[in-house]
Amino acid sequence: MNAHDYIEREEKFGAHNYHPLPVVLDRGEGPFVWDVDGKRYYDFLSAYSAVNQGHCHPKIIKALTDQAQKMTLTSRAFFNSCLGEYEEFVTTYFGYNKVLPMNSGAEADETALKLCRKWAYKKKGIKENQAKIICCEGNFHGRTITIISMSTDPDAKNDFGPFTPGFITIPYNDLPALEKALQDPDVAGFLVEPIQGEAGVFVPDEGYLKKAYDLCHKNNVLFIADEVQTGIARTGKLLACDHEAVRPDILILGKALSGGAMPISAVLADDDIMLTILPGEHGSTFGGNPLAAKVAIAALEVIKDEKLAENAEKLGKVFRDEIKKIDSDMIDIVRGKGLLNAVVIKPKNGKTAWDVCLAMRDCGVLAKPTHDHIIRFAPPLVITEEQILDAVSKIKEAFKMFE
Ligand code: IF1
Repeated sequence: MNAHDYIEREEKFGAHNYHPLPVVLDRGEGPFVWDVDGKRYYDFLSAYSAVNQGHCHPKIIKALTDQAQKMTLTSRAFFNSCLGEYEEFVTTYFGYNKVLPMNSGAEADETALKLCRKWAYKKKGIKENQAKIICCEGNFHGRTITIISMSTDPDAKNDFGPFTPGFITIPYNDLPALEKALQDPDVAGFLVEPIQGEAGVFVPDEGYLKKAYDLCHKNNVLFIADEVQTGIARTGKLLACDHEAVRPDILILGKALSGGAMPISAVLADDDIMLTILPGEHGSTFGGNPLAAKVAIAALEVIKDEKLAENAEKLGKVFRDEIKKIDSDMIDIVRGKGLLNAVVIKPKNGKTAWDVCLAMRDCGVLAKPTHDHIIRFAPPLVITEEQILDAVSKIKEAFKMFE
C-alpha cells in the first residue's frame, strides 16, 4: 500500500467529517512523526496539543503497558486500586479539593456546565431551569449538541439544531460586555478559553482574565476555564490562567492529560461546588478507569520532571522571533504564547494557508490551517532549541517557494 491507497481507503469507508492534510503517518517519537514512506517530519500540531510530552513518551507508554496487563476497566460501579492514587495526585498537582474524571474534552466541558448549573440551583439559589452561562463569540469547546449550542461558527452549528438554551454570548476579550451580561441575576457561570485556540490562537489583552475573574466573583458567578488546549504547559505555564495568577472556580482539562496515549479529561473544583453533584447524577463508563489513572499520573510527572512549561516559555519566544525574521509578504501577523502560536497568512496569487501547509509538509514540517488564513504552530514541548531552529529553517524554505 502507498500513501494514496491509505487515503483512498479512509475516503471510501470513513465518514467525511475531516479534510486532512495529505500525509499518512505511521510512527512518532518525541517531536517527530514518520509517514508510511519513512519520511520524517517535525509535528507542529501535536494532535491539537494532546502530545505535549512528545509522541510515545517512554515513561507514559510504560505506565500504559504495565497497567494494561493488569487491569484496564472496572467501571465506577466498584472501587479500583488506581483511581484514588490519581485523584490525590491530580488534585494536589493543580490545587483543588476534588476531581471528576471523564474522557474527552467535550465531556469535561459538558460536565463543567452541568456542575455549574447544579451549583446555581443548590447554592446560588437560582430558580429551577433558569440558570444561564455566559460564553464567548469564537469559542471552541467540542462537538456535542449542548456545546455547539454555544458556538458561533456556522460550520460547527448549521443543520444540527434544535439547540440547548441557557447561554448568553458576548464578544471575547470584552470586559464591558461581561460586566453587562453579569447584571442578569440568573447568570451562574462564565465559560472561557484563556486563549482561543480554534478562533486562531487569539490571545486576549493582558489583565483580561484577572479582571473577568474579579467581575465574576463580585457577582457570585463561577469563573470556568476551558484549559483543554491551553493547559498542561502549552503556553509556558502549567495553566494559561497562571499567567495572570487566576485560579478558576472550575478547571477543565483534557488532551495532554494523557500525553496523547488515550482520551483522558478532568474537571477540578473545590468541595463547595463539586459536592453539589450526588451519586447517580453524572458519570461515564470509562471515566476514572485504572489505565487512565496510571497514564495521567505519568503524563503529569513528565511535565514537571522535564520542565516542559519552562521549555515552552523559552522556545516560544525563540520561535516567534525567528518566524518574524522570515522575509515573506505572505506572513501578516505572528502571535501566541509559549508554544501555542499562529501565523496569519496573506494569500498571494491565489495561494492560501493550505498551500503553505502543503509546502511545509514537503519541507518536513506538519501544521494545519484554521479558518483558511491562519496556521497554528504547536510542536511537542519536548522539542529542543536546536530542533526549533532546524524546523524554522524548513518553514522558511517553504515560504521561499512562493516568492
Ligand atoms: C477536532 C481546534 C484544537 C478544545 C477546547 C474542548 C475541546 C477542544 C478548548 C474538545 C478540542 C480540538 C478538537 C479538534 C480540533 C481541535 C482544535 F482546531 F478546534 F481548535 F485543539 F486546536 N475545549 N479541540 O480546543 O475536546 O472533545 O475533542 O477531546 O477535530 O474537533 P475533545
